[in-house]
Amino acid sequence: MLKVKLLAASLCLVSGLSWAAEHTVHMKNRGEGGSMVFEPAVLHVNVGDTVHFVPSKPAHNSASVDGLLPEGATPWKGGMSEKVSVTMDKEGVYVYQCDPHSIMAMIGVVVAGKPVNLEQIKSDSATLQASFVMNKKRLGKYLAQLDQTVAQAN
Ligand SMILES: [Cu+2]
Repeated sequence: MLKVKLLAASLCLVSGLSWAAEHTVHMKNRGEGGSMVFEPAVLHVNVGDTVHFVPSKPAHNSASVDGLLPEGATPWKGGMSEKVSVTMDKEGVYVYQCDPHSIMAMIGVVVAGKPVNLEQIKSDSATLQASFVMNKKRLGKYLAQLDQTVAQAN
């Protein structure tokens, strides 16, 4: 196993190519962030990376929220209790939800590259945030974490 890793690492060095990375987000009934959560709920990736949304428990899905994606990004809608893999090919903030648990704020955020559309997302997510009956502040907290990213970059 170690040999394989070393070989892969040396191939990377030789070719000088940066390979698109893959990431996994779990759909959980209970996690560190409370009940009905995606983990990690806020995920930073590079543009072109792929995110695998995996149902650790059944009866969840991952679906992008209309209007809360970078401009030109392709929406997705995973089937119930099914894994869905999405390549984040536009820079910016993506907001997605679990359809049956969206009112419980089962929401996640992916940032590809820099959060260039953060202010837009904040204002456009007001309706969604107002629809939560539980964990009302969750999405606001997630987006607030990105403010820190912006501050650190400046
Ligand atoms: Cu769910």
